[in-house]
Amino acid sequence: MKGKTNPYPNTSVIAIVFIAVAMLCSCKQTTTSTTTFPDNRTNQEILFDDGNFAMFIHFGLYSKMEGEWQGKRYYGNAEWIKHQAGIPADEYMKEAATFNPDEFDAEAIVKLAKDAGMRYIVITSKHHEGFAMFDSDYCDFNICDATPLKRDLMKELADACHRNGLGIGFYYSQWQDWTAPGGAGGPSTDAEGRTVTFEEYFRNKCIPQVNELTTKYGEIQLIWFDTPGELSKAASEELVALVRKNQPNALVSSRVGNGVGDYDTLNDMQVPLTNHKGRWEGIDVMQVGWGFSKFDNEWKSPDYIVRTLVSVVARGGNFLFNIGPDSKGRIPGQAAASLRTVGKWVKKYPQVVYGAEASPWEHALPWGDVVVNHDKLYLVVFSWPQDGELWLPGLQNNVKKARIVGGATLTTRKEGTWTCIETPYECPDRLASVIELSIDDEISVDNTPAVNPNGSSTLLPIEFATVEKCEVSHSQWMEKFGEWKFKVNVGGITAESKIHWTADFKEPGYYDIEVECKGDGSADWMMTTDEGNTIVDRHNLHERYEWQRLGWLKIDKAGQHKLSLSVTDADWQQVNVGSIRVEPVGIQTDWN
Ligand code: H79
Repeated sequence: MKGKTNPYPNTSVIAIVFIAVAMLCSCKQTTTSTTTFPDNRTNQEILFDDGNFAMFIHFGLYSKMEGEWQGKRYYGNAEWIKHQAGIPADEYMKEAATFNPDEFDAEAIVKLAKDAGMRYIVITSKHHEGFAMFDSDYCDFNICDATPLKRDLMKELADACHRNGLGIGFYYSQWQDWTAPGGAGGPSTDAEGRTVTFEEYFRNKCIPQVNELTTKYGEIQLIWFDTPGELSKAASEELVALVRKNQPNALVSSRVGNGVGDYDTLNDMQVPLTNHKGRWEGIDVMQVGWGFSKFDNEWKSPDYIVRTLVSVVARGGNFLFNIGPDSKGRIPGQAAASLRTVGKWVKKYPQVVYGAEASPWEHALPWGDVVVNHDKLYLVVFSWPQDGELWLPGLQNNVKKARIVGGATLTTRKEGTWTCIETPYECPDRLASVIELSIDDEISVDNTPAVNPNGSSTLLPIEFATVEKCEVSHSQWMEKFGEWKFKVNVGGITAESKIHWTADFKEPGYYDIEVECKGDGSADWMMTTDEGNTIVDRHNLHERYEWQRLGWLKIDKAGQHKLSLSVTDADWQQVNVGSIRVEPVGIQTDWN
């Protein structure tokens, strides 16, 4: 460990459905300030909390296949090709003999991570396939003993990170091992035909290899365990204890299992809708799968990456974003170019990422999101207003100064509970523009969802609703092999059910209402406001979620109102509601 820029200078599933009744999110009337971290944090904790943006790398023997096996294409998680293509363990292991990623360039990868604005790297040292990307004394199925390359790539990357002031962490799949006898999903017997237990695999391969990773590569940022499966609590604790002994300050991801990790890794690709407390990480990926696939052209755009990064940071998390090198160890050009564009954005607005804390609104706003850094608010605007007015709901402070970061000072005014920022017509940054607000006093916000007075419609998700006599459920499904999607929806709807949203309306007038729904038969919808205004409409229901218009609902007075949705009459067996959208119609209403 040497060098001034060293990050540690002071130290040597399957579809899950669960039912939750009633309210998911309690939108507080007022919140003040955000999380502040304690003073006695380790350097690893500081890098995690303040760095907020890191690179994940999936690289293993699967990278050699690039999504293809024996002339057949496999879509989705390319690191699962052994499983997808049903390749027997012995046949798969033979592939190592021709795996020669001799263009793996640790310095170039570190440079890319730095260019992207990322603060540490987490790389797969052994994925479920069981192949170690480091020199291991405990299993020869590794990059030094089983391939023509014979280079310890984990060492090369760790050294390059240390030289260049980035943190380094290792992914290690502790439960699954598809080629080691006794590992989950692996052969049950060894070469001599003797039955091998998981306990033996754990003792003879997993623990010794984690020991190697935590002793041979200098100081590390974290160990990223994955898919704990049926690992016992004692085994999870033993892994944590081993990491602690060798690397007292390294963090351990929650996927070590049994609730004994140091921070929460959320589900793959999940960005929570409301702020998530504690230390946590959101993870996402450049292509659809984690390992490189030559067939997968669904590269994430700089726009997507910037939005997701900002959304994760605004919910209070740290964003770990994955790339997969190809069979030669090269970073695909599309991935590098996309990340470099992201990096230029991050360098323009470092306050929005480094040391940035969660939004006091605790959820996204219709045009973007907010982060806090020290005593300033940063409004990150994804949809720049076209009429010269950006409306910020519920800020109870006075604005002392507003400016476009890298641009002009802006005029602001208050209208009731709303702050209007007068914005130039031209969008300052097509990826995302940033407005800095200096305010008086401690931040104080009424975070009731608010309907955007201009621009497009405002989404009111079911997470912000309260429900009566029906059920909120979370579902998770795969769009492609390994590509997870999430949806919160309301089911069990009968004629007695009601779903209520409370939202702030800046102006009285008509608001166009749409419902996201699915089911069978047809449903007679009713929406009523707390002022007694009601609209009804009937629609056929379809198998997949779609948006159906209920039409114009009148709001008599500006301010907070409750909208209640019900299905009054129907020949239906099943109705589900996802969310609603509300959009000001924008007409004079003084004719009546
Ligand atoms: O490393 C990446 C994934 O390979 C790994 N975690 C991220 C970071 C991961 N391992 N398991 N899972 C994610 C859950 C995925 C389970 C599935 Fe399947 C794999 C669904 C489809 C393929 C197992 C096999 C369940 C159904 C078939």
